[in-house]
Amino acid sequence: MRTNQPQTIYLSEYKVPAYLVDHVDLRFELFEDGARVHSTLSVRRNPESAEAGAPLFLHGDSLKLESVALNGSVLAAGDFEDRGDALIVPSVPEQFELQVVTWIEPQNNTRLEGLYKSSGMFCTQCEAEGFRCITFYPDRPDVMARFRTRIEADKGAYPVLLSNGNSVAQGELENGRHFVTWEDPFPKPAYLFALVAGDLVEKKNTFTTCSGRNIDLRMYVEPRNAQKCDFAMDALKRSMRWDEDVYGREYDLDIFMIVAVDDFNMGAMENKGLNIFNSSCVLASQDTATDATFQRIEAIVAHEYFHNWSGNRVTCRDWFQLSLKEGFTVFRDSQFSADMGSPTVKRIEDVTLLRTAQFAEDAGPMAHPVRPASYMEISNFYTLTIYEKGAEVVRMIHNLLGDELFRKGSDLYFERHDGQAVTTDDFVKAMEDASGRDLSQFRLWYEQAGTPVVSVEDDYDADKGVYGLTIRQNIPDTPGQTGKKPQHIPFAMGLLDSKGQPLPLNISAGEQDGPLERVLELTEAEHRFEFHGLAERPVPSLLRDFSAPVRVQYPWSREQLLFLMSHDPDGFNRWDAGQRLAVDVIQSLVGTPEQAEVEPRLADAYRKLLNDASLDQALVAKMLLLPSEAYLVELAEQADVPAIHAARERVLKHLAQELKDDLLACYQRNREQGDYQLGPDAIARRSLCNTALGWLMSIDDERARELALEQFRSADNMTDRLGALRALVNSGFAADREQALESFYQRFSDDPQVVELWFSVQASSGQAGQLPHILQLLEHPAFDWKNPNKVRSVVGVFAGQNLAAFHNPDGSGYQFLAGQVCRLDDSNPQIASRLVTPLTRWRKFAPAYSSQMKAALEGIRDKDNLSRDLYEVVHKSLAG
Ligand code: B3K
Ligand code: ZN
Repeated sequence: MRTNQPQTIYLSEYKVPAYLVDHVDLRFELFEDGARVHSTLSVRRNPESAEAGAPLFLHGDSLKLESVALNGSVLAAGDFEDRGDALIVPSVPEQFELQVVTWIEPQNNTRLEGLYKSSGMFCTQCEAEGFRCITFYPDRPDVMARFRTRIEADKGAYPVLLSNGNSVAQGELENGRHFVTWEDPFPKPAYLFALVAGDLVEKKNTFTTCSGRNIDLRMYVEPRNAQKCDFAMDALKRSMRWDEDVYGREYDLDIFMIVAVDDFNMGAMENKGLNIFNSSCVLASQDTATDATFQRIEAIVAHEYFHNWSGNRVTCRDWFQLSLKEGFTVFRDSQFSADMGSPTVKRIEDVTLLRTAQFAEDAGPMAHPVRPASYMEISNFYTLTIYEKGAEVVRMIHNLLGDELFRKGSDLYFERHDGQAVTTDDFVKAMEDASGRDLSQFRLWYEQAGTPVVSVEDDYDADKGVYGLTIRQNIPDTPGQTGKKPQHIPFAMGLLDSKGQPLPLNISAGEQDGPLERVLELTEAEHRFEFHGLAERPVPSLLRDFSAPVRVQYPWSREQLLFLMSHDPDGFNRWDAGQRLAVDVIQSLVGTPEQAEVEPRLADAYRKLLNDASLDQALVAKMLLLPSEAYLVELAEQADVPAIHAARERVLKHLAQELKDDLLACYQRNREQGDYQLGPDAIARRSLCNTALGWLMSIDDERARELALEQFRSADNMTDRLGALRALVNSGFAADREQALESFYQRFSDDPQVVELWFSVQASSGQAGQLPHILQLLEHPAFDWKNPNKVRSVVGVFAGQNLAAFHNPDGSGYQFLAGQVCRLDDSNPQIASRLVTPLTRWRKFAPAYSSQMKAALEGIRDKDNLSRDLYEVVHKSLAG
């Protein structure tokens, strides 16, 4: 083994900090060849710590220590130890001031953690453990301090100097330099610290809070992006109002700032009063952003803003509690998005992500509970399980308690823990205390990994008029966890008669007029429920609105699915019935000869959807999207991706062929007339048109080609332009594809966000995205290895979305990915560790594939100087 094994950190070994920091005074001297950071910490012994007389331990990473002083006296070399990853001062008084001066090199920081440069500006990313790359500090979230930050830099190059809180002083310095001092009145963990210095334009707005305070809202962007701020600013105001209305949460500082930076490892960061965003998650205009981008921006702006309470005012005790802030905040942003648009559509989108990607994570080598018990590198735990499953867990509490008690619980949580660093258990306790409900078994959702399988059997006794459901739950083993206990599962359901009417759910012989929907609470490994007074065998509608993050097994017949697709009063379940039917049809064709018949009722059902104008068009737009290859792979036992791809393509082409005229009519009917709108109806219409176009182009339909070319030329918005480009790129019209790609690039080559879309359309295309072309994209002048968005839009999209090309039977896709991951590991380990994910799922695939995927992983394992990030993921994936 070439790398030393990184240490594992355990939740069970948590200890309160030995020292607390009350105040931090920072002075940054920013230069082109580095930055000097002067830090003065006011430290005192923690009265709650058992470790009396413990040495002072401060984390550090990649720092050059210039000096240390204690209460003003410079410490001699023997009075402290600079270990590289820590600064240790063995003997300190009860209370003292520690002054530390460090030198760092932001201009050479390619990891994008700590202080670094992005397109000429200085910016920071400190969560989870980036602050230790700036100065020596007890870098753990349960150490909360008040920060005062003075930034000094050249005034010409960096006219804007920002940090958390309020600006309290500014002035000129010698040599054309200037300074600004910021003070944040709220104690915070170091991971919420932020600094920005650059030549940025300021966009201003204001918001009046529910108590009448005026908040100064500001966005800072590079001058070329000045026209792309309005949507995010409005989304911010909507979020602020919504958090007051729905959660009673008012903003607390007088100023709230958002900065857009191009080089960023993830979407955005909720630093107190100074949110920093990946440009692609905040900048938008009609010409450059798709509907999906607008929706994503709205959700992320809201998410980061909501963190001000769920995350900043009440933060995490340690990183095992990450879902305390992330799960809750994702739940809050999904409620917000549901309120801003269509709740059913939002639910469908969330569940699609959960079932495709989180279920896969839960079934893979990195499976972990919502509250993990151990980790090597915390950056690896910003996962779909922490975020999305964490949000589902909060959603279940909401469903069990109902709106009112849930709100009472969240009020109690915020009030009880304001200014504290707490645990997921404290959250559940507040919910229990406010509602009087016992959530002790429910807590297993936080402790046990894996997706519960809920299998349902039914029976009907015509003589008695009784319908029975036998429901069993089972939670599969995951690495390090076997023999799991049953969990508390809220299972929403209803029954329909043969005309599609909902039936009253009478659970005893005497009951009449029972409710039309019930939430069954599953707590045992097996339950039996009986429903009385039923004159015919009903059709069950199970797990309505996806009331729990589980896999439901029930032997649906195709008749039942077709019936539910058009009759289930639960919009989510209508969509889900359609998905299950399409999955069943595609699965039954995998590995069959080309001429095998495609279930004709599928086309009939889709024809009905296309032609019934009385249906909710937003829901129809979702129902027409076939299950993705990634989802089909997730459902497969030993996936043969090229075979799955071929079966899905056959179904798609069959539908396009059968429904040609209906698709054209749907296209024509929905083609936008008049001004561009961004409401749910207009979005649904564009989605319908682009789906219809994509289907027709998959069979190289000549009329569709003309429509696509026309739409591409005349589009007044990016959704339509990109929809047409995608249809052309995925068609067999090779000359049109080349021309369209070229003209699109010429038009938008100055706009990095659009160039990222341009890369990803190609990288995801079964037609255009074969490996030789991917290699060409990496040589394109607009590609940049140092920019995570570019890497994701080519390498990430190829391996994650272009499955048939990635799983080329010759193994070239795997070798390619392994090579890129190794290359990135030296510059940006967080990105490398994310990008390797598709290979870690090697056990999921048919032997011819899995053996080659494993070999590629072993190649990565043997690389020199593997980062801790990649070490953990690769070793865990190969283990067992
Ligand atoms: N809290 C940040 C994520 C930080 C990721 C650090 N590797 C963004 C968010 O979830 O809001
Ligand atoms: Zn978050």
